[in-house]
Amino acid sequence: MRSGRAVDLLDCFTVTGAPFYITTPIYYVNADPHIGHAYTTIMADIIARHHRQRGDDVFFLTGTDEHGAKIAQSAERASRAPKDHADALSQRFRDLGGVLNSTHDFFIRTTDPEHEAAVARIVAGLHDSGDVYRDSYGGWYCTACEAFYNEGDLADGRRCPIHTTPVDWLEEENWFFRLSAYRDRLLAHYDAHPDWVLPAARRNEARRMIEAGLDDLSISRAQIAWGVPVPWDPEQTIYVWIDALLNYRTALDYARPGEDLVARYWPPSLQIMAKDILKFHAVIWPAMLLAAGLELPERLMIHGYLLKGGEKMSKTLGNVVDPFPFIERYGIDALRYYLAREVRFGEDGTFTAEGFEQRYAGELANELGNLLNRTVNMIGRYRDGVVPADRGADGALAAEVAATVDAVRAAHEALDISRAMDEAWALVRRINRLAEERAPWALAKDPERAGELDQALFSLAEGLRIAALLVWSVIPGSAERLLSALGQDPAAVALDDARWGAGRAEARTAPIPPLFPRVEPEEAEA
Ligand code: ME8
Repeated sequence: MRSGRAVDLLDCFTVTGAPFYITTPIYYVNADPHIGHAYTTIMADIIARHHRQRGDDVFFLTGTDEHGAKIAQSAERASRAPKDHADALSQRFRDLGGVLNSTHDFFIRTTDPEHEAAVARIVAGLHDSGDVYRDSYGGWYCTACEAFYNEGDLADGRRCPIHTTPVDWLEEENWFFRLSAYRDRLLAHYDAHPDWVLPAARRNEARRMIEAGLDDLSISRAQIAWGVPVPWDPEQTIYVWIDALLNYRTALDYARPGEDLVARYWPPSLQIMAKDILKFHAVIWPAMLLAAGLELPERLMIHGYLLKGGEKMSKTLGNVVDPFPFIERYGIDALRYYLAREVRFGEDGTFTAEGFEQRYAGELANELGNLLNRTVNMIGRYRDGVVPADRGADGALAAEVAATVDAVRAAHEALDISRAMDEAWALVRRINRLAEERAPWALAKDPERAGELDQALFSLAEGLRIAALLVWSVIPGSAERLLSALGQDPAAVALDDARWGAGRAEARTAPIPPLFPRVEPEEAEA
């Protein structure tokens, strides 16, 4: 088995397409994961799965960020050694990946010895090439961000603009990276690749930061022992953000021993994160890569915040929703569906238990789950459980479905995951309408209309099969159960099979329990 990979099911895809390397941020192990982390991993997984469905050669990376003051302090509060603390919390994030049904190929930890050695090597290279020098520095520091702020960027009362917690004055002799020297090359990159940061508003924001001029960046800490030692000055440790950003490159060195993943996958095709860490990824990271002589990622996708009570859900603010109980009650696909549909990718969105329940009952349980059960029951009752052959009388519907498949592909290409889901759901609704229009229960009463009944049942089953392929990246487990219920191969989810008539002919259906069983709302409130 490939190390760290969540599932091996996807090995059944025929990989013919281009390499596609996708990453999430690596999450801090200072507290348990919450729905904000789940959101990023789910969105990355949806995109990774979609590319697998297209036959692309996908590598999907996630993991945990384990060094630095923030982690050391949270370990101290828990009365644990930093590594024990990191082990325990990293495992929680790994467990979350499992329950999210994430198909990441590798889970990196910045305490992996291979990562630590590679970070030391890369930073030593920056030092050797003259991009690193020693200087003293004083500034306002937010440990929750692991970042310095200028006085003018602070919130009232010298507070962090993101966490609203007080900042500390920090002054020490550090090693500095000549970030300022990369201003012009960064601007040139932005101009030559206008959509390398999406959405455009975030690109403009990042470009403005660069245009305004960049200060050199302190990349070591004298007083933080919990980190990778600076190779030429072991009294200091490497600044946690430098250590963390490099994960995207170091993982490829050792994720699959014996394979040259760097040649195969570098640079990343798509890096996903929320806007809190825009500057690190859209300013500092590309400058580091330029300095190290490495190619820049093709695209960064910066999504919005999940809000609760109008504020960013965050461990530091203490207003987080725990994803585990939701998943236990409703199933993981319900959460994946809700987040993909409710939050426009790139914008802020609000998580509410009521909104979640509404979508669950109205869309998943009723529009999709009931439609499947009705279809399978009718095929059972009227055709002994065998899907009739296509009589070729639904050409117009087939063309409509083909247009929907194209629309879903196009929405994915534009990284508009919510629109992709809207388009796919329009097909689910179209098939619901089809059931009402054709009324198989009425046709079944008239033996002279047997051919029409055959066509209606085929078209219902075929429409549902194709809908399952279109929603598979979002609700994979349910889509696979749906395919099995229709007598189709649950592993046949390649997008090329989303063609009218491409399924298994005259399949034998197999009734299944409801895809989305009723959950009492009060049970879910706890
Ligand atoms: O920043 N809404 O880790 P982190 C949406 N270790 N997404 C959210 C969110 C919310 N309310 N809260 C968290 C770090 N996220 C660094 C990253 S990468 C080299 C190092 C997601 O644990 C979102 O992806 O604070 C955000 O960017 C990330 O978690 C921050 O996770």
